Amino acid sequence: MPAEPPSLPPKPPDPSRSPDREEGQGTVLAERQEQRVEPPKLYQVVLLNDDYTPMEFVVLVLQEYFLRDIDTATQIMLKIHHEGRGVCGVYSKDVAATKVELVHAAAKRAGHPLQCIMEAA
Ligand code: TYC
Repeated sequence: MPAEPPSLPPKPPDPSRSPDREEGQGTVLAERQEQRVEPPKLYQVVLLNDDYTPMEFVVLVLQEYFLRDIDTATQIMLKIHHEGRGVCGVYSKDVAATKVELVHAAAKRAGHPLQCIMEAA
């Protein structure tokens, strides 16, 4: 009895020969839609000035929730104090919304009227 030839592993399908690519009679070519992924929109978180929130509290908020060092936090706080508003940071939508919530919760806990908003960057 002749020996069996050694069996080869099955070949993976060749994509260049897939049915979509055959250009024979009666074949429908499916057109591939190019997929474009838009970059995520960014939002700036803005603190608003008021007459009652202590400057020190605003500096602490900028350090705690926007990871600013004390000098940068102080500069941003003073800008808000003089100009009425100031950008604390720029984030994706979810992160910006969470920062706004965290700032409002901290201000409420401390009994300050500090206002924080987000807007498209
Ligand atoms: N204007 C406040 C004061 O004089 C300080 C302050 C700064 C309040 C920034 C809010 O977002 C603010 N105590």
